[in-house]
Amino acid sequence: MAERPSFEPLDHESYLRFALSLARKSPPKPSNFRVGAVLVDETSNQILATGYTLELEGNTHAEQCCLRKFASMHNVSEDRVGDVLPQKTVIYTTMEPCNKRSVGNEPCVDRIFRTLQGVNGGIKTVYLGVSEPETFVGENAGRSRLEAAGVVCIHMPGLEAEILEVAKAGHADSSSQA
Ligand code: HJL
Ligand code: ZN
Repeated sequence: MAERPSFEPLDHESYLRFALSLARKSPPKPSNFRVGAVLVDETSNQILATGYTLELEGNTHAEQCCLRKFASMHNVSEDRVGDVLPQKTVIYTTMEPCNKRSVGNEPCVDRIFRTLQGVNGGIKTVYLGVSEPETFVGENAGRSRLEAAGVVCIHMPGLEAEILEVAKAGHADSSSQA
């Protein structure tokens, strides 16, 4: 798939499939999931940034990579990215954003919350492909915390099996090398 493909406006399935193609680029690691994410301006139907797990330096998550890349394109620090996001910014992520991480890393839910303080109101909609399995953190409160804060979370059905196969490649109990 092209680096920056273009899809019809609101073609959520294609955007999610694109996120899945990004997840496949993530290096397999037994202690996390391989996730892909796409940040989109729904007004202009433009892809703002893409990301996948461990794409950027450090123990980076897909959603975090999108935000860090977009911030850097706009010469603001990562924690001020909300100030440069357009009004109808949405994020597509193959897996529900995380609410708990290994020590020293801020969960993506909190990164999304910080964008809500930005001038245009930040990321108010999340399209997700699967809920996070309980493998690492037990029940993930990511989606429910987002919804409690008024961020709309929309589960896009249909790609779950493929998303999980990709997410778990590299795990000890995963026979697949997707
Ligand atoms: C999401 C990602 C990613 C995860 N979830 N939404 N995007 N890797 O890019 C969630 C999983 C954590 C583990 C280990 N994965 O990644 O719960 O080491 O990866 O902080 O709990 O935590 P760290
Ligand atoms: Zn995360």
